[in-house]
Amino acid sequence: MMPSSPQPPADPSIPQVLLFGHSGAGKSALLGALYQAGEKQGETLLGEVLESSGRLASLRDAVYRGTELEPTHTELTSYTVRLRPWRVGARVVTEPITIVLNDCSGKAAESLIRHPDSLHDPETRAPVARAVIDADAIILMVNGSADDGELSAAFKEFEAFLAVVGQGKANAREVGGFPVFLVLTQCDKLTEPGDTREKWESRVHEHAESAWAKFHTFLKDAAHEDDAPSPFLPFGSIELMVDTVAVRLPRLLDAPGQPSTPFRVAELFRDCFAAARSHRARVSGSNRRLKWTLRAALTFVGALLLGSIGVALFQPPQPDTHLIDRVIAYQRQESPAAVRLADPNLARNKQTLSDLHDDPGFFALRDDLKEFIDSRLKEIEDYEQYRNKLAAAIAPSDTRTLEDLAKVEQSLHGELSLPTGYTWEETPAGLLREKWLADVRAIREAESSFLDRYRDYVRRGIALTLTPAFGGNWRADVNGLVAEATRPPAALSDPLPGSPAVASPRGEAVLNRVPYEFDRVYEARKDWETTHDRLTHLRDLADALGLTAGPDRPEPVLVLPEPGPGINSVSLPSARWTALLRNFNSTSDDFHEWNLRDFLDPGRSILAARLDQCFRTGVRHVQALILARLGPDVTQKDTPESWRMFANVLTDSTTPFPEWGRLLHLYVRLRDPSAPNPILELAAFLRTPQFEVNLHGFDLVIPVDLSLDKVHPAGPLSVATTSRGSSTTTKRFKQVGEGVREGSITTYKLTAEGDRKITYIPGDTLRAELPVRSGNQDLKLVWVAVGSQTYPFDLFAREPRLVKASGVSEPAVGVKLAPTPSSGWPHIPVLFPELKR
Ligand SMILES: Nc1nc2c(ncn2[C@@H]2O[C@H](COP(=O)(O)OP(=O)(O)OP(=O)(O)O)[C@@H](O)[C@H]2O)c(=O)[nH]1
Ligand SMILES: [Mg+2]
Repeated sequence: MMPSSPQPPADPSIPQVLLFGHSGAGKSALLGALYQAGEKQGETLLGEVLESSGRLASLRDAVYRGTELEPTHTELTSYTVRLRPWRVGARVVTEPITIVLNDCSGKAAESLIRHPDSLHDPETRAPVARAVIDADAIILMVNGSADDGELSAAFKEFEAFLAVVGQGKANAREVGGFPVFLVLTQCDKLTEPGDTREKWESRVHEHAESAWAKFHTFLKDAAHEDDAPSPFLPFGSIELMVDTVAVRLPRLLDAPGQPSTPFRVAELFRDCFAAARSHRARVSGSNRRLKWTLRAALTFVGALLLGSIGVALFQPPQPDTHLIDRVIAYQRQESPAAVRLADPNLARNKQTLSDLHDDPGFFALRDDLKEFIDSRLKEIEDYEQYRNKLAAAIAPSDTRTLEDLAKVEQSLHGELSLPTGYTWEETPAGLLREKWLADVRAIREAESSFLDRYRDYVRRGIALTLTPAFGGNWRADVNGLVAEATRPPAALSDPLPGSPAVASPRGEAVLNRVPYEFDRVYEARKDWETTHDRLTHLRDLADALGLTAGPDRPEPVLVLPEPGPGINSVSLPSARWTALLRNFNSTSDDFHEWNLRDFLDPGRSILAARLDQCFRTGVRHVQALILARLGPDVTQKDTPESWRMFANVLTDSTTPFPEWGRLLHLYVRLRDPSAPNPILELAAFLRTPQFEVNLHGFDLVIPVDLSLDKVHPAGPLSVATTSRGSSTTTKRFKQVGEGVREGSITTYKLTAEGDRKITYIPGDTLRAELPVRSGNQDLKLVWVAVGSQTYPFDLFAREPRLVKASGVSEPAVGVKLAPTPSSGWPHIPVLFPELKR
C-alpha cells in the first residue's frame, strides 16, 4: 500500500477533517457526494465546493455514473477544498472556508484500530495516525445497511478507538469537545418496495436511533468494565454526533427520479466543517498559550547556558591549527548559494558549520574565519526562515479573485522579496518565488482571456435570442455556439501556459482550472449558463413548432395536422406527448422552461402566433370528436341534461379528451401560465347549474348607413329570459346621453333601469329587442341566438335583424351590442362546438 498522496505543507490555520472507517464503508463515495451536494444543494451546504486538482470531481463522476468505486489504495489521500461563499442574490451569506479532507483507506484504518499504539506518539509519521492526531473532526463511518451483528462488531472496535483518541487528545493537553460524527452510510439500501419518502426516512431514523442506543450501551459498559479514563473528559474529551447519509436517494413512490441527489450529505458536511473550524480556532488559542509558556521556560534555560559560556570565555584562548585547516578547506570547496542551500546540502552544511562553530577552538580563530562561519550560519538561518515564510504563504494558485492575486503579488515584492545581501535568485526558494511571480502573470492573463471568452458567448447568445426569424442558419448558429461554449476554454487539468514547474514543494505548474474558477470567470460562466438555457429552450420550442430549418432538426411535434381522412384524432394527442418527451430533453414534466414570458420579442411574437395557430387546429380536432360523440342529430342532444352527462365523458380517462386537455393546455399555458386546461374548463362550464349575470349596460354601435335615413334608438332595450316553465323575466336598458358619432358609426350607451341581476338557467331562451326609428318609420332590432339552445350566450356576438312594421326583416349589417365588461356575461368555452340549428 502506498503511504500517502503528495501533500502541500500543512497550513496550521486550515482545519482538517478525517474520514475514517472500514473498507467499503463509503468514505470515498461520500467525498464524491460532497462535490455533488456543492453543485446541487449549495443553499444547504452554504457554499460551492472548489477543489483545484479535479480529483473530487472525478470521484463524483464515478459515483453518479454508477461504476463501482475502486478501494482506496494509498493509506491517506488529502484534498484541499475551498468552499466558495454562498450568495443569496447579490448578498454573500457565508465566509469562504478552506479545509483539508483526509480520506484514509479502510485497510489502513482497520490496521490502526488493531494497533493503535502509534496514536500515543505525538511525533508519529504513520500517515493515518498522523491524520487522527492532527484532525479537527473525525467522520467515523459505518455501513448503515449492515446487520445487527456487523454493527455491534464495528461499534466495539470504534469504542476502543475512540477511547485511545480521547486519551491521546487529553495527553496532548488539547482543548475539550473534539468533534466526532458517527455516520451510518448507504441508507438508501434500507428502502423497501412501495416506500414513500416519509416512510423511508422514518425507517432510516429508527435505524439510527437503535444504532445509537447500541453504541451508547457499549460506551457505558466499557467505562464500567476497565475503569479506564472515559473519552468524555472535559479536557481532551470527545463530542459525539450521529447522522445518516446516502450518496443518492433511493427510488421512492413519490420521488422516483432523483438518483443523483445526495441525502443529508450537505447537512453533515456543513455541520462538520463548522465544528472543525471552531475546534481549530480553540486549538490555536490554546497552542498560543502553550507557546508563551514554553518561550518563557526557554529564556530561563538560555540564561543558564549563557552563564556556562561565560565561564568558557574566561579560559585563555588556544589557536587550533587543525580547526583553521578545516575552516579554510570548507571555504575553498564551498559551492554557490543555489547549491549549498539546496536540499540535502543545506542540512549537511548546517551540521558542518555548527560543528566548526561549536568547536572549543572556535574563539581562538582569526576574526575573518569566525566571521565567515557566523555569516554562513546566519545565511542558513535566514534562508530557512525565508523558506518557511514562503511555505506558509498563500500561493497564486490558492487565490480565486484578482484582489487576492494582487495581494499575493504585492507580498512577493514586499515581505517575501529576497533579502538584500544574499544571492539567492537560483536557490530553490528564490526559484519558487520567481515561479509564483510568473504564475501571477499567467493566471491574470488567462483569467482575462477566459472572462472575455464567456462574455463573448453571452453577447452572441443574446444576439441569437433576439432573432427576427428562426429559419435559415439560425438553428445551426445556435448549435455552433452551444458546442463551442460547452468545451472549456482550455483542458482544465493541463498546466497553465506560462506557469513553470520547479522542483520544490508547492512548485508544480498551476492548472488551467485555477483561472477558470476565478470569481469573475465563474460569474461570467453562470451568466452564460443562463443565456445558454434560454437559447436552447428557445431553439427547442421553435423546433417543436416547426419554425426552424436545417438538416437534423427534430420532428415538429407541436404542429398538428388538420382533422380529416387518414388522421386519427383519438390517438393524436398521446402520440404527440410521447414524441415530445422523447425528442425534447425537458428539465420539467410540464415544459415550463418554454414559457413565452422568458423570451424576448420579436421571437416571442412569432412563437405566440404559431402556438395559437396550432392550438386552433387542436380545437378543431376536439370539436369534431365532440360532434362525432353527439351523433347525427345534434339539436336533440342540445339539452342541459345531455350536456351535463357529456361533462363526465370529457373527464373520463378512457376517452381521448383528457389527453387532448393536457396537450391543448400546454399551448395555452406557454402563453399564459394561469390559463386553465381547456377540457376541464369546458367540463366545468357544462356542469354549471346556473349563471349569475350582473348586467350593468351595453355599448350599442349603429352604422350611419344602415338605412337610407339615420337609424337611432327609440326606446329602452329589453332583454327577456324565458324559462322552460315559460315564465319570462324582462330587464330594460335605457339610453343615456346622446349618441356619439365617430366616422361611419354612432355609439350609444345603454344602462340598466332598476335591478341588474339575471339568473340564467341553461335551456332558458334569451331574446333582446330595441325599438328604433329611421325617418318616420318605427322598426326594431331583434337579437336571437343561432348556436346552442342550451347556452345562447353568443346572442350579442351576432348581428341582429332589422324588423319592419310589416314583419319583414333583414340583417342589420354592422350593428353591434356589447355588454359592458363588468357585467360578467358568460363566455362560451373555446372547445364548445359550433351547433347549427
Ligand atoms: N447504494 C449506495 N452505495 C454506496 C453508497 N456509498 C458508497 N457506496 C458503494 O459502496 C462501495 C464502497 O464505497 P467506497 O466509497 O469506495 O468505500 P470506502 O470507504 O472508500 O472504501 P475503501 O476505499 O476500501 O476504504 C462502492 O461501490 C460505492 O459505490 C451509498 O450511499 N449508497
Ligand atoms: Mg475509498
